[in-house]
Amino acid sequence: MSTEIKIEQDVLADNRANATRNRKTFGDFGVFVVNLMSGPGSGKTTLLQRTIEVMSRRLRMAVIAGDLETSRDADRLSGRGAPVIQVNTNGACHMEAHQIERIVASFDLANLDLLIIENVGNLVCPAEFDLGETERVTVLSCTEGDDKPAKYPLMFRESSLLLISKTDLLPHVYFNVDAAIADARAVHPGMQVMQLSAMRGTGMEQWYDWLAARAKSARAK
Ligand SMILES: Nc1nc2c(ncn2[C@@H]2O[C@H](COP(=O)(O)OP(=O)(O)O)[C@@H](O)[C@H]2O)c(=O)[nH]1
Ligand SMILES: [Mg+2]
Repeated sequence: MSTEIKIEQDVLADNRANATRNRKTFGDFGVFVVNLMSGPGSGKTTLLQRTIEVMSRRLRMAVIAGDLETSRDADRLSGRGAPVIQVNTNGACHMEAHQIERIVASFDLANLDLLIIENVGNLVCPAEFDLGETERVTVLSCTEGDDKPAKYPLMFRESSLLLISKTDLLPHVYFNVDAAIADARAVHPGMQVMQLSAMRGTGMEQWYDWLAARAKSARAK
């Protein structure tokens, strides 16, 4: 039992050290890095498909897509105006900082403003692993249920922005937007929330502006 606990502590401590190095590197080069997290199927890749098409005209951006298996997300994201690199975690439920460190070693960071990391779809584990990102963003689709912020609080507590996605489906599902936001703000007071439908393209401007403003201030620093 004590061995198990020690191994877990070592893994988290190693990850923290790698994440700290990543954060310093991103800070030195003025790159704004988003760790995009959610349960599976909330619409992260769909959001990024549109985001790349719009934001790659405004900023120099790249995407890292993490999944347990396959290159399907990278296939969906490629050819839209930004380089996309897929990481397979080979069964692990989250991405770790050393994976990001290895990939960005081949990036020309001096010519990058925005890096978005699509984490593995999982509402629990990714929140425990710092990647060295500048900000964490959680996506919650209205098909998942408005109780998720209360039931899976860590990801919501650790994210500066909550995107409530698939709002085109709100007329068809029992999802109380106000209750979801109240629960998110109960675990994370003042959490910023946006509602959007990447499929329809509604509510996307506020997300683009959020990214652009933060990328600008990361570069200024
Ligand atoms: N109705 C609707 N469906 C969506 C929306 N965004 C994504 N989807 C669908 O939700 C499913 C999962 O989307 P995906 O982008 O792969 O989610 P991910 O697993 O979080 O990357 C797919 O069938 C998408 O077509 C949306 O805004 N509205
Ligand atoms: Mg995806």
